[in-house]
Amino acid sequence: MGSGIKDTSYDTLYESFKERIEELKRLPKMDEDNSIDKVIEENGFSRRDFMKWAGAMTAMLSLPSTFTPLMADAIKVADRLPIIWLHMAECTGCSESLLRSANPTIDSLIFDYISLEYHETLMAAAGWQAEHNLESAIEKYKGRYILMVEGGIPTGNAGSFLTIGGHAKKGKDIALEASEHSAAIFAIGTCSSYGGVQAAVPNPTGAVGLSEVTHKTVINVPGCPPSEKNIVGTLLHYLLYGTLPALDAYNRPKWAYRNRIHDLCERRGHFDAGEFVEQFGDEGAKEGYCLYKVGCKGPYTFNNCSKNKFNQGTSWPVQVGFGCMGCSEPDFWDTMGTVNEPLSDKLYDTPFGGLGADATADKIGLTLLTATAVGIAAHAAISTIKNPKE
Ligand code: FSX
Ligand code: SF4
Ligand code: F3S
Repeated sequence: MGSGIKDTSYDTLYESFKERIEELKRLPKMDEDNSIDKVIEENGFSRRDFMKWAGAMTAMLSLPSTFTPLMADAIKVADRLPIIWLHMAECTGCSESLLRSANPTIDSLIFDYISLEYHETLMAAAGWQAEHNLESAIEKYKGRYILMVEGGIPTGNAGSFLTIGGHAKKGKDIALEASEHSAAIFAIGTCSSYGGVQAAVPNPTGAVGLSEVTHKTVINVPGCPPSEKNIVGTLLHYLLYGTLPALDAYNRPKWAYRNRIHDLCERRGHFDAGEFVEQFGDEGAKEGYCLYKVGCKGPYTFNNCSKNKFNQGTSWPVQVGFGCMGCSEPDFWDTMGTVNEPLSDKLYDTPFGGLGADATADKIGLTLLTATAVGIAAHAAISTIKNPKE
């Protein structure tokens, strides 16, 4: 592609994406009167804005810029994929992350445009009607729909801590049934991925991640909440490839979760120089120093927040001066210690056998080489592709 050495693997990929888009085009449109061009225009975005957005999504999925027009085409057929979005035990922050921006972003418009066949927060139906809608969507789109689940699944007391609707169906059973007939499953948010806040010790409701309930492969898109870009990007990836993405050890898409917060952090230079905020509001805080000593868990957390940011791309935790809480890691409520304190000299019990553990903050500036080596080892360990369950 482009000038220089020709990479035939990209040519093959380009052709397969084209075929996939053609294949999707042949499926019926969910709403004949709607088009992405119309949605974009009605909301005050120009064609140029749209192409810029498509370019950013292309780069985010690590594709060359020559794929941008193809990405724009792919979005146009996004309404061919029916989506069922379930709510389990959670705070609805994941939906909020995507939909409740002061002004709609192109990401949120894409979500308006795609075919959300069932979403409890957004749909007009309630009660019996809502239950019926879910059943008929599962029946009608059997084997074709994408299932997105937000929230942990309570399994305690035979799943009776979460019942939904007039027939008091258990959340666990609804999630299981919807999983059975889906084409792909995305766990949206840390709750659905690993259990989340309700699964924190002592986890009275026995909440677990979706992958504990279904035997099918679940793509985890953690974060409490995840960024809208990671949600939309996961969808676009599936749209283009028609297959599941490469995953890390926790079933997170590698394109989004391959780096640590610490690797991509704008304050990293200060960490390396041993310049730390000692307490909130001090001179170091005003200078934008590293937040490790006031509790930043960026060295142990894999996500791309500094690139995607939140609230329409305005900011992210470290930028506002608070530090990362580790919200995209399993059990972070229990394992990431006190929010405003470093894990310091406690050996952090990571699934990589203690790798990712740094020495005390005081030693970090001095033992930079060691810390870097640890980072590389941790990355190598988590980069292992887990065998999908099916
Ligand atoms: Fe909330 Fe979603 Fe956190 Fe959980 O987000 S933002 S508690 S990940 O399931 O609604
Ligand atoms: Fe950034 Fe936190 Fe790492 Fe400091 S410890 S460089 S604030 S991620
Ligand atoms: Fe969460 Fe840390 Fe990003 S707290 S939002 S993973 S910066």
